[in-house]
Amino acid sequence: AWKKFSAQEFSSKEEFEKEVVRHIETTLARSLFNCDEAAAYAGTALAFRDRLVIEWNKTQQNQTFADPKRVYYLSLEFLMGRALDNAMLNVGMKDIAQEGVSELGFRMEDIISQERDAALGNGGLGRLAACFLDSLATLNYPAWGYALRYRYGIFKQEIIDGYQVEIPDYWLDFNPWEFPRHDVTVDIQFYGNVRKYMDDSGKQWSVWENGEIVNAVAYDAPIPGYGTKTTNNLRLWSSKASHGEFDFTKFNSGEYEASVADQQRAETISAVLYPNDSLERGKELRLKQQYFWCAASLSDIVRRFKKSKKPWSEFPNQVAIQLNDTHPTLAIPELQRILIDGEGLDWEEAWSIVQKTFGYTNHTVLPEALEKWSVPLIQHLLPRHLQIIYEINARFLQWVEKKFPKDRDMLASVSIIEETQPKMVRMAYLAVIGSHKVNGVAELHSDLIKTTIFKDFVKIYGPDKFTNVTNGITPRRWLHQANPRLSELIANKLGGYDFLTDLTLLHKLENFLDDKDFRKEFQEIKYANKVRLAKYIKEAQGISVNPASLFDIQVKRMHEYKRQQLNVFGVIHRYLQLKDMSPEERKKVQPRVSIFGGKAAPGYWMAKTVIHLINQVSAVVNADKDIGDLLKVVFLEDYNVSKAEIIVPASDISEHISTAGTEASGTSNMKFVLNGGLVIGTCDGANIEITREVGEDNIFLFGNLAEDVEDLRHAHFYGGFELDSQLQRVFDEIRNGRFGDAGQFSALVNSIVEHGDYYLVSDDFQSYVETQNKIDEAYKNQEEWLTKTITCVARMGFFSSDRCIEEYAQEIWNTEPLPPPKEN
Ligand code: 26M
Repeated sequence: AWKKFSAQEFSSKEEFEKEVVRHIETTLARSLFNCDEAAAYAGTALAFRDRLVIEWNKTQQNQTFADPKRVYYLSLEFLMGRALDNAMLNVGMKDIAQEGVSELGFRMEDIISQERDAALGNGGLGRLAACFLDSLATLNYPAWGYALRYRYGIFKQEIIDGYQVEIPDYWLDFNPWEFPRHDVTVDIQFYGNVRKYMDDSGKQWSVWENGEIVNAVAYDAPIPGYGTKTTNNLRLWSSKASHGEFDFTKFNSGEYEASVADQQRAETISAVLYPNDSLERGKELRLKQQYFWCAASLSDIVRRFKKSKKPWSEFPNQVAIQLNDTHPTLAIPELQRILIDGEGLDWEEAWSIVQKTFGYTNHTVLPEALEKWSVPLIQHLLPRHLQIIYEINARFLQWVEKKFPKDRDMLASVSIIEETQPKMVRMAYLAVIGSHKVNGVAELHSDLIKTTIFKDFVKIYGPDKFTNVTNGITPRRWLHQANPRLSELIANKLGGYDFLTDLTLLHKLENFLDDKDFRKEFQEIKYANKVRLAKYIKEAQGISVNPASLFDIQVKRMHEYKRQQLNVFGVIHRYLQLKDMSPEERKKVQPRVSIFGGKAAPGYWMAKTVIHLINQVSAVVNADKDIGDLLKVVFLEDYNVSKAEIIVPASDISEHISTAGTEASGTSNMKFVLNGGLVIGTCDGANIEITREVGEDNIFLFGNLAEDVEDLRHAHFYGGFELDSQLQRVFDEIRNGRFGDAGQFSALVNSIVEHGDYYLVSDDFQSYVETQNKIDEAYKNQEEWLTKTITCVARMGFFSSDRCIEEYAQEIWNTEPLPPPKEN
């Protein structure tokens, strides 16, 4: 086997075992005689944690000493998944540990699966943040993540009678990966009023006073890099009642219940992750979360900067803050407030520091997903910030007025304040105005934001403020960890594991396209991964699937724009065709398993209806004796990161079929292809760049283009659109109750046939079905299929999140790595 790298190691499996046993007996105070898998997991995790902590402390010390420019990634979501396997692989001692645990009588797989996912995110945006942390540490960037320590992560999904049911995810019972820092706390203020006064020198000051104080307590988690000792920090803030004023007095005067109620109200701030991929319009608690987190993080960042005793003008040379979507936009007026009200800088000087410090990443162009907060709510909760936002806006509009004199439309269209009733603060505009760079997450998306939502800002600032950083994924988790056999096969061919830190090296795999042994083993690995998924499907859903079938997978959050409905209509069409065939004809059909997974936001009724339809179709098709293995339909419950690690390596085809122009990037498309699956997709998001890399012959593209969407929607609106006859038949069968209570699905069908088909399902249906038929044909030639999949893997180098991070570092943050010092 190839040596991956040298790190601080357990010198032997005996030493590792000793550490595990010590932790079980002393840290956990448990007897070895009743050591179950949970205890074995805890012991193993704690043994590795000890190793991480040492490097973590050294990294932080080194960063404090060298005091380089640091990157702060502000994200309300980090979808981390499990930590143990990642820690073992990054530290590089999984082999030793594996031998150790088996001597103790356990299987490593079982121990790993004891851990609960850290599911502090909704979907792609949160997982992207997690991949970025892995790359930042691996590339030795001095970087911290900042987020909230939610007591409840994204809900667990159960399917009961075909319907989604949400179960709370209380995940903190035993979390060995976090370290409470009770000494690192920040007082956060809400409500109150602003008072103006003049000091002796005649200078005007604003003070925000009489507010309610809540405490932010830091909890830290180590983020180990792969093949390096750099171990960065993810800091999560937890809310706690402040034991300052009101709380104690109530308790003293016997108002115990009122006192406890205050405490609970404070702790509610960090209690739960909002499960909406979309937003919680107008929810005060959500705004409180955002400010609480921004204010705590900025106070921490400023405190660290002040230790260096550098002048304020140096702040942007020491600090780069990246805003992951608009959720942390309040950090902009908060930094301005700290600089002018706290540090006494004048407005212009402060504002120039603010603009140089922030970068903003946009993750969607969908208008319904753009954050807005009502002026009265901000006025009530954050009165000083509202003043500052108005001042930012007034100065900005004055400046625009000079550039575009007398253009009233321009002023109204770029104003941070939307003049509705009530007035609204457009957070994306504030983020654009307060940052020096704005980026989209794939080429098409970055072009689209310049011509749609930020069109006028391009006129004002020029095009250079806007840039693209195409998303990426970490090959450590999404290849090495999820697909260890493929990773090892590649290492054997390329002469080592260097590709894990330079993914472009994969291109050398094209030299082995004719290597029979390599091809055979590549194919065997895919088959074994399908067997593993089939086993999981049997255990979890009770459905038997044949691993020799074509596995067609669509797993992602449920959304109309992602068009799981197009997929399930295609499945129904396939089923109806199979039913029409004679037994002779059926023998020629390529057997297929259609696998779905994904959560719907609890209030997103249409998305829940699609889940229900998939489950109804699954029940009918899977029970149909005529059909047998020719078609199976599976809805996998509770899709999450750790399940993705089993699902992603097992696809033949995965579906990325959003209406063109709606999916900003997509990242699971990259994961599936990296693991030797092909894609059926629209010309949308990163699919376009995947096509550029792998070649048009190696991807199945279909459907209308983004540039045609507007006209097509228009055509629907003005009628005269005739429904494709095959789709008509699918709708007829749904309506006549073939898949259960037809009334349940009428709104779904009507959204297409009567209400304008906003996501253009009917426009793309025929092209989708034809492309699926091409896939059946292509799959029959297994040798050609294999050549395509290997070629795709070889050409995925571009999509490493390491490449993304290098681009952010150069184009946006202007930062350098700080490699760990050499030790003797
Ligand atoms: C909400 C309700 C109804 C329709 C759409 C939404 C909605 C869509 C996108 C809400 C928020 C959205 O954006 C945030 C987000 O998670 N974006 C995702 O970010 C990923 C990482 O960049 C991308 O890969 C995904 O394409 C993008 O959707």
